[in-house]
Amino acid sequence: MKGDTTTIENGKKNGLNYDASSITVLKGLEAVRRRPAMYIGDVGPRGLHHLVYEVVDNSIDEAMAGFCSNIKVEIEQDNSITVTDNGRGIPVDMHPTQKKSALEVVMTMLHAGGKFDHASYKVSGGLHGVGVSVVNALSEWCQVEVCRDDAKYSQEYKRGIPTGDVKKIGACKDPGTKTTFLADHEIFSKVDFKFDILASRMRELAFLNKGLKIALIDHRVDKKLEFFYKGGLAAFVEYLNENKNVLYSKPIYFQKEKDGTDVEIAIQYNDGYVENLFSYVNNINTIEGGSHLTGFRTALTRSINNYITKNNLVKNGDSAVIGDDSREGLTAVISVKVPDPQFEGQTKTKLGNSETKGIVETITNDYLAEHFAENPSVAKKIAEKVISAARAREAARKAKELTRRKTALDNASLPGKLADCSMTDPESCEIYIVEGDSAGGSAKQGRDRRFQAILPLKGKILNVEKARIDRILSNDEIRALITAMGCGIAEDFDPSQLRYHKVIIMTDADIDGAHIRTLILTFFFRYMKELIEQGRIFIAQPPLYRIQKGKSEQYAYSDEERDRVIAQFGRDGVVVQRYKGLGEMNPEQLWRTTMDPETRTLLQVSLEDAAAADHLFTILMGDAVEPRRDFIQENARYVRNLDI
Ligand code: 0RA
Repeated sequence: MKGDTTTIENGKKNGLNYDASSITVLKGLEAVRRRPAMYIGDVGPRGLHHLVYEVVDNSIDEAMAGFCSNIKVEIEQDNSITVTDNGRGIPVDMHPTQKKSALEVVMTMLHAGGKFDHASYKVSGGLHGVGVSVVNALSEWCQVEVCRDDAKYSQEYKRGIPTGDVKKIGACKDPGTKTTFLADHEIFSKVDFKFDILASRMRELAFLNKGLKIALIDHRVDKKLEFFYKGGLAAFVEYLNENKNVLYSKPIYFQKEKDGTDVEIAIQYNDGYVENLFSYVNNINTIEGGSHLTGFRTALTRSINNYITKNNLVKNGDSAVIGDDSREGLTAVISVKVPDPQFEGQTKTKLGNSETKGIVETITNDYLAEHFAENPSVAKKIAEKVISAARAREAARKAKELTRRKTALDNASLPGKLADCSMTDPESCEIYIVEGDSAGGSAKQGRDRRFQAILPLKGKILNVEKARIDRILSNDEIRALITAMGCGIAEDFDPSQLRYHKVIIMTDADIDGAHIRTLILTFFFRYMKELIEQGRIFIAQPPLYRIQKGKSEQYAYSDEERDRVIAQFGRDGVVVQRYKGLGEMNPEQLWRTTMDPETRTLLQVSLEDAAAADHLFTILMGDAVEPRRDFIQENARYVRNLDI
């Protein structure tokens, strides 16, 4: 840029004669706007929130490169989003080949990010890393402000097209980048950001980048959270174990770099039976695992086994400890930063780089050998836990062999209380899991028996968070559920055998109902997670009110809707009935309001953020009473719409 010019020419004159790069830009924008889902996944809430992550990812890259310590994300009144960071600021000088400001290139050209950016680790997996130009293209308007070398620059765009050049608009002191955008209503069905969804991801990012401060501010309601964790993954693991009984108070924590790969791991066992392990590559949750995870698991099992052997901890007759045993009660987070990650798998969340396995394995082996030697009391507790898991596994295997012939979980014998549907093609069939016999009765009478099956469950099912698999399998309600579903469980789980492609949980709209629903969801989350991932689990939405005046009646599903209907009916002579339980509706009403596919609303259960879901389940189902009571009290009003 020349000394005192305030405008960076972009080679386009009067917007009339387009040069080659302008044509590239327009073609790129058009492609993104024509097929937004190809770039951001979908145009529903998930894709919408992804826009924010995309912009934040750029600031995170700057933080990973060591130049940014503060990020602020603001939801404005009109649902526009502002992301501010204190990095070096996006370069604004003339781009050598594109003949326009580097800032404009970054903002308008697909995949331009990497060209002059030498960040050591870059996010580029799955839907991440498509570039801020995609966000720009899908925004009604967007504005960027950059502070570099004491000068402030700005450029604005409409649907991705610059409305003017990059301009110097004044002086400034602290370098950084501020991006504001309003998602395009022409593209997104609903532009309404959920604070909690953004909060989960920002919390996760703050855990994954220790020392980085991320603030989230909602100006619509004046709400603010700040995430900052000096302990990094150690703090993450403490958070995941918050309401569990841990075997030792400080998580085992290490961070080391080898051959350009940065490895950070935290491990803390609790006295439960489930594994909570989250793995990340360049801040992306690798749901499908990959080489880093394999390296970690191999090293963990081997390190524990070495300790057990060295200290003669196994008795005669004990079977050898295997990988599964070291997973019982394990809470761990592993995060690696890899310069050139290769993502594979169906959802592109599986790390393929083969060299990473050895790196993680070596670092973990070395650290654990030393740590166990120096902290024998911790090592001993872990060893004992793992040995007891091995014994339980052996006992369960023997018990299972005995009961196998009794066709305990055999499809051929469906549970007696299941009212099955007459169609058999799973694709068109659905099952309602209903709380209590009386509601179950109404549902049975009200349903369309051709494709709707009803399974009434009695009272509260077993809390699977507090029991080992053998006890879970001996619980009648859970067995009825497993048998009805047809897809087995644990090692025998096979989602292709599912007998109904919609599984709908229908409980009362009160605290008890919420509790039972959570118990059922916890079971699915721990033992049939894939069904949630496949979007097969739903929550029925029975009405909260029936509003009647004379011969007309209407149902309301929220307090707001009730008030609207009352206003519409006119206040005089309006009768409002509040439904406390499903049992208060007759079969016909239940069908019309909650079960008829033509008119009902179902809430699809999603696992958008597995760590947050896990934490929530622990709060709701774990041992600690206080946090659960607080949570239920805080959320009593919302709990019926809990989207876990
Ligand atoms: C490349 C080079 C430089 C900064 C950035 C990228 C950068 C990009 C973003 C996106 C959001 N916030 C950002 N902050 C920085 C700086 C190169 C230099 O100054 O030498």
